Amino acid sequence: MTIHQTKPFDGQKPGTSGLRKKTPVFMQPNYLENFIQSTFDAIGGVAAKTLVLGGDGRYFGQEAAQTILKMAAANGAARVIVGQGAWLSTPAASNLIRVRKADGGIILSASHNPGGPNEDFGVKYNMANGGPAPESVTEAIYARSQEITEYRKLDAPDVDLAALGTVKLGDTTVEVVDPVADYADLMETLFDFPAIRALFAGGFRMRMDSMCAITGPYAREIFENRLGAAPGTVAHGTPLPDFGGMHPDPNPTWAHELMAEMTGENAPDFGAASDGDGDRNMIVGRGIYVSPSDSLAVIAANAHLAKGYKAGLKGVARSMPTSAAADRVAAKLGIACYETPTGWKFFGNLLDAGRVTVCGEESFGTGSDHVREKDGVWAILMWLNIIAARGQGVAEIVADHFRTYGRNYYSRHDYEALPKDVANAMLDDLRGRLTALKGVSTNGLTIESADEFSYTDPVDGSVSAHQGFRILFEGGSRAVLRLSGTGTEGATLRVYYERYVPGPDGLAEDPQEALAPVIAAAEDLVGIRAKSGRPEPDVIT
Ligand code: VG1
Ligand code: CO
Repeated sequence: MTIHQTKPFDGQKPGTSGLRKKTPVFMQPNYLENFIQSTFDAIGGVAAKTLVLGGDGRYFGQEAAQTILKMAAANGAARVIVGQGAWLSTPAASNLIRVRKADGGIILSASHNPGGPNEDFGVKYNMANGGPAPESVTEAIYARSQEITEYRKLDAPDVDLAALGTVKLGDTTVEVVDPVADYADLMETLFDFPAIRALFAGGFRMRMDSMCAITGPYAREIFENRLGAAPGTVAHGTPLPDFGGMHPDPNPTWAHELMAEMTGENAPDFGAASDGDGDRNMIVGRGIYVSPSDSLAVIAANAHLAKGYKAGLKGVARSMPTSAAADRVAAKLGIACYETPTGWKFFGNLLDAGRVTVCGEESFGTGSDHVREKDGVWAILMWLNIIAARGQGVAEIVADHFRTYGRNYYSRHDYEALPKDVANAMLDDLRGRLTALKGVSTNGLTIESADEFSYTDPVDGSVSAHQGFRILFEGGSRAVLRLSGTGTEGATLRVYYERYVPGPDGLAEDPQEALAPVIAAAEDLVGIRAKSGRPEPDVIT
């Protein structure tokens, strides 16, 4: 019996990065099956196709992988390449799709959201280029999920995902592969491993916090085995279904153990952390935290020092809320700079068309054209390569960058799990007043323009509207507001603040203090705290 009758579930609408729900929602009978069948249907079926499958090791991932394998078999897939233990980091899955010339892939992750029986789960479909499905596809998946009446699933025993090798599931070949090897090999082609090895051999100390999530095996293989970092460099290096209770979001709030070590006595030279599925990164020096927007700019300015990028960059792209620090580098290099909506899927066309080499988001995401996802371990290796090539530490590199380009002070304030109607009312009110804001002055700042960001993809001409509110002040400061598309509870309001200081004075302020006028102006104009009833944001990055 392979055909099962079913009925649509509400709300199977992929957000910024796939479908994310509370784990018990995904564990309801037919819920995952409906979404997978809708995905298969929306991409024209999977008959005779090759898929990649894996995830970040979180709770329910193994069971979900077994279901998907049986569904792929019943839908006629030729081959499914699955990471051992159903493990694949998001960038490694993207790489595997590309190197194996697969037709697509399914990634089981809710990324930086906690995992466990009462936490979050997620499913994302990636295309043959290795990148997240574009909006046209995610909309087709959603539309299909609203009319689905049946799904196909083979009645067969589970596949042994612990054993490497090839087995048959019906007529489908299931190939269980080492999740790390291909990815680690790719990294060796991009970065100067002998120079980084020499750095570690000279006593350079690093702490990598994998936060009990998927990068542990990758980080151990690459940093400790291949690059000679001291054994034990990788902390929390074993992926656990509940991430050991950690919230695997690499920012100063959630990676507080790393922050304490890096600001304490005898701190290592370099610290880094990554998220649940391994596509985010945080970079920390001894006593200094690098904001993700600055990290992107430093990478853009120095990437030519790594062997995979020595020909220079074709262009850079950043999401709209990300600071303009990278724009200044692009201007100096004389290369193109693109501003896209939030979410890695919007970089795919630019990367495929060869318009950009490096991309980044303020949400701890950086990557390049080596895959079609952001890539935490890649960014960390890029920093190590830059440190080795320049013979300078993180603090010196960042200070030198600010002296050269000026500093875009930057911070994001998140108000989590607000009632949806409260958040929507706040933004609807702002939308209604946008055009009237021009010329208004408050807290010493005058509004130059205010709009709602809409993006026209320069490659395929597709338009994505309602991508966040921008309030631009004279002098280059700005506040951006948008609602999260990855949360699973209520509405999360993200407010992004930026202020540019050209230097040479004023380059070493505390960002919250440097941004205080912009924060106060936004409060006056939007009433964030007043309307939400929240005196403080939940998370500041
Ligand atoms: C957030 C970030 C966005 C990122 C997305 C997926 O989305 O802001 O920049 O691309 O997460 O990252 P949102 O809609 O919640 O702001 V991950 O590491 O969760 O795949
Ligand atoms: Co992630």
